[in-house]
Amino acid sequence: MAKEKSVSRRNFLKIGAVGAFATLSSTLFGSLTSFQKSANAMDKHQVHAGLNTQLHEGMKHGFVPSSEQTVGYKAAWDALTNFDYGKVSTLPNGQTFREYEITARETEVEISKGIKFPGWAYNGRIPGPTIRCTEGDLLRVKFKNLSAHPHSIHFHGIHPTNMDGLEAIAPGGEFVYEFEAKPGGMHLYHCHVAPLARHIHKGLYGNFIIDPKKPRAAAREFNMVMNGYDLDLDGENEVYTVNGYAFAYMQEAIKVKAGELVRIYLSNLTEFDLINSFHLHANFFNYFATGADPEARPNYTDTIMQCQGERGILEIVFPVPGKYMFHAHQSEFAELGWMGFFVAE
Ligand SMILES: [Cu+2]
Repeated sequence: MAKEKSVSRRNFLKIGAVGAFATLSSTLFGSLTSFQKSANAMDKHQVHAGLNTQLHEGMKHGFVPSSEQTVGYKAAWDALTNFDYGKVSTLPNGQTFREYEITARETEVEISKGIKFPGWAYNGRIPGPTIRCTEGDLLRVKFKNLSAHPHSIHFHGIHPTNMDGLEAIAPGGEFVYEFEAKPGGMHLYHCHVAPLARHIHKGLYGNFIIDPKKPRAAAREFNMVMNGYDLDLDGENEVYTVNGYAFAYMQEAIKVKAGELVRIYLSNLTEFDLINSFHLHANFFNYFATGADPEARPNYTDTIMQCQGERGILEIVFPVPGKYMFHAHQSEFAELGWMGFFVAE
């Protein structure tokens, strides 16, 4: 059983890699679907053999980096550098008031060139917008469920339990979440409607950054959400990414300056696999788990792991110019899409 599964995942490995870099046609996935449908009537080995034949056809094109910037690819870059500070105003008591609007709806997203995922997305993107504010701000999040399924938004942090997102909002329904942002740190949000793993895996999640009142040191900042996609609904992921698109930062390295402070807000929203990880080549970084304790001593390392829903802040200085690889240290995840480069100039 275990052997069969690993064969199956290796097949997808090739699909993911080819899809990211070369000319995998949608017909490959069309055929895959028909294979899935007929799987019950066939011996599993026959299914794998059939997939292999098609994959070898696809692999003939080789690993040619794509110059085409697809929608999902652009979304991954958007997720990396865009923070949503909301519509900002000041209340009579001097408190900063931030208003956000978040929708949930069925959204087909591109997760690699030629591979589409029938997702559920907040504001049309997987991961959803990175909500950002400062500790003590009053947040009002207007949630509209535009999908055919009940959903909610469950924020991590300290807030009243009636704002906790446990109540499912029916299709077409709305809910206003309102609470004070605390504690400062690196948090996240996700749908909290059962079956939970399915609702989260479909794409309903994002990062939630509460800056401490005493600002962190100035830095070049990036947002990263680690995730996985189960394409054949067997409870195992076939594609892994950072910010939703396989190998996005392999196609184009993330540019930084040697000597500057780089800060990464990293979370793990992978379902079905218990942990995910981040490994940096040729350098070390400081890791602040959750980042909520200003007195906490960071972990100085080159590899950290996060359980599902865990998150933290990485602070990196690239000492000299060069191309620094980063990836999940689960080799399989790396080869299935979770791999990239920083280029320090
Ligand atoms: Cu949901």
